[in-house]
Amino acid sequence: MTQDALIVIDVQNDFCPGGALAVAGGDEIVAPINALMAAFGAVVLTQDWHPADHSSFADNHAGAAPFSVIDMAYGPQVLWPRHCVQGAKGAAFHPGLNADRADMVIRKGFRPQIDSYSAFFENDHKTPTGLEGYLRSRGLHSLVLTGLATDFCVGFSALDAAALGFDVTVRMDLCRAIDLNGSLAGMVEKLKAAGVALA
Ligand code: VGL
Ligand code: ZN
Repeated sequence: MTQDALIVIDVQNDFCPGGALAVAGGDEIVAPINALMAAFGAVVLTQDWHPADHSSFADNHAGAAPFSVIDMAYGPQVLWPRHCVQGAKGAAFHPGLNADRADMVIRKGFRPQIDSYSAFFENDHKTPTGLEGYLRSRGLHSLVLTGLATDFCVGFSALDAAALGFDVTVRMDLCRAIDLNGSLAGMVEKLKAAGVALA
């Protein structure tokens, strides 16, 4: 499948057990993702990459509790515990991930005033990350998504990819979810409605 791309979303220390925004079982997917890389002609990693003053951090909003929701100019935004700060250990890839195999690393969430769950567009659903152009100019049309977290960065990446016309499969067995107030079930419904294959 040399024209297929494996997209590995945010397999970073802060999303794994012991990290600032740990996803249960986040580390369990590392070895099987590594094993899957050999079957692909292209491997892309994404990295959540926030400045210290990022607006998605609860501690940058006086009195705000982590996991509460605020209205930003572009819509509702969950306020997260401080995570994946640029250059910090929490932002590094899980040490077991075979990051050397990646052809491309795309960083997202680096603008202070806007969060970016999707690997394609920031949370305004307009500002591009550049990943679409990269994939198209390499002739990669069929995408397999894995990583963290199913109901946020993986899910929104898959929805955007489908809307852009890519052929999209989410390997649910190689993803783990945050599951905040039913967010996993909600995302699964959206993915099915968008024609994303769930494997
Ligand atoms: C993510 C919340 C905040 C993710 C990133 O990778 O799913 N979730 N930043
Ligand atoms: Zn983030």
